[in-house]
Amino acid sequence: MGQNIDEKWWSSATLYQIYVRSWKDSNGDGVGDFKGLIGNFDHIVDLGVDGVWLSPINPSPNKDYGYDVADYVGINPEYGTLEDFIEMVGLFQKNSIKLIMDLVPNHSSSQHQWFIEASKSTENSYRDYYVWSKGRDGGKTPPNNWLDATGVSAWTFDDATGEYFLHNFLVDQPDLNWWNPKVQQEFRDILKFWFDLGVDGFRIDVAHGIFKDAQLRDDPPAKGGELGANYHVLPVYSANRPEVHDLYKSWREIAEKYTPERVLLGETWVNDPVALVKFFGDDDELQLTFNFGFVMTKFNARAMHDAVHLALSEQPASSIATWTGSNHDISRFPTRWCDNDEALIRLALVFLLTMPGVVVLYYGDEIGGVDADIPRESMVDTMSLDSVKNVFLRDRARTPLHWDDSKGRGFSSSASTWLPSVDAPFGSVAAQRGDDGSILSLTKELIKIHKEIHGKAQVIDIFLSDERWIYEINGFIVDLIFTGSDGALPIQEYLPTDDLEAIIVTAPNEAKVSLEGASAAIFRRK
Ligand SMILES: [Ca+2]
Repeated sequence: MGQNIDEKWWSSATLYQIYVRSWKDSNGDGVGDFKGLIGNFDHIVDLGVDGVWLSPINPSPNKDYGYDVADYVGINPEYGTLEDFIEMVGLFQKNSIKLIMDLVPNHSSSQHQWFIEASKSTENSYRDYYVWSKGRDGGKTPPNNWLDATGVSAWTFDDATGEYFLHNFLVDQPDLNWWNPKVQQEFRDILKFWFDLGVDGFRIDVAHGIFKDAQLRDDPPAKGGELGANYHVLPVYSANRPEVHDLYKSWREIAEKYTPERVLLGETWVNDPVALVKFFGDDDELQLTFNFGFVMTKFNARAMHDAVHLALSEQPASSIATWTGSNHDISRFPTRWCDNDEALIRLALVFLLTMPGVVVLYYGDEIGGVDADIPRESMVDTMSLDSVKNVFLRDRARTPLHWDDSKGRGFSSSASTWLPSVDAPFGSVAAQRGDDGSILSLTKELIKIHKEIHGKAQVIDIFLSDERWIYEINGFIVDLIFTGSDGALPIQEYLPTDDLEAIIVTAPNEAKVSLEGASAAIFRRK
């Protein structure tokens, strides 16, 4: 608090999410690692991003590929050593690029020493680190109707101690008991451990969900379509409890003790912007929150216009919005929004990077990478394989980055990688780097423009139809033509001046925006 939003390093930032396993393998074992990241760091510098968010790097049995943490202050040996990590932190600092890590506080791995201890007896000093309960009906029925991420009961009976334990995700991911002050203290210490090593912030996994109803009341039925409700119950009591807000106040206090202030970015799966803004508190909780309502919006002019204005109208004055299209859980926007259409992918990048606030790109977005078609026999994600309704298909957005056309596509010297590597449809990183007209070159230009857009800049509508949205932001005039049509008019028809200079035009091989088919342009008044 007390610092103007303009003074925060993230106020006009572009962040780049790296799924470490799939970014660059240095030793030929088919798994990405720190040495690979260090070796290809020039790509991060070349992109011009302000910060990088790394998917979890802690030791993990990989039931959920790092989101099942076995030691919150350790390094997964698949990725390297603590010394490698410290070398990497130094590289980020030398290049003035911020490093954000991933914190998974909702649950640990069942292989975490805390859970191994807690499972020994009801009297164990770690027992209350997790959520245990007797069953209903004399112990034969789970304590309530909560469902885990695969769609079965979120409770598993522990024969040894005669009680059920809670797991909102996989059975290998027991939920931590956040009502226990000792758990709260452990995580304050974990935050400080990484902040002291020079980490600039955390993305917080399941940020909306870590407190559970103390009375373990049944969840009500879902109507269908609510975010976070993948099955027939609405997670009202199994997640989304208000006690989380005091916790985030205590984390923000820690973040603000550091210079520069450390940033907390929440994975906040809530239905509407009214619920989302609660996570900012009175500018004393999370500084940034993911807006999944926006991510899941249909990709057309009117729907995106409405989602943007809804988010901005609710955004507190003291904070800024966060925009993203892809991540490791959902799918890649070039497929989900754009149906793999190159012109629409370019439009989507223009759109995202002209929004006010933080833009988070997922590795591969910068080359227009699309979801991979992974046959079931090649899938490795337990959540996808075990889901009773096939609601997850996460491996499709986690395949190795296509660096070049050498063996292993430049990702690995091994042809056998943890997930199959596939060709990026619009060319590898190397191919696009040498092409001024490539999606990668466009992305780099857009990241430069994004730095000039004030975090609190207004999106001023100039024109809106089902197919086209023209808006002005921070002196830039952005023309998004989603489908084009016979009736489309040149941009000058919508503005009182024709004194415009086009600085970005996405229509292939044209110096002007195409009025037929998807295209986008950014103009500046001369
Ligand atoms: Ca490796």
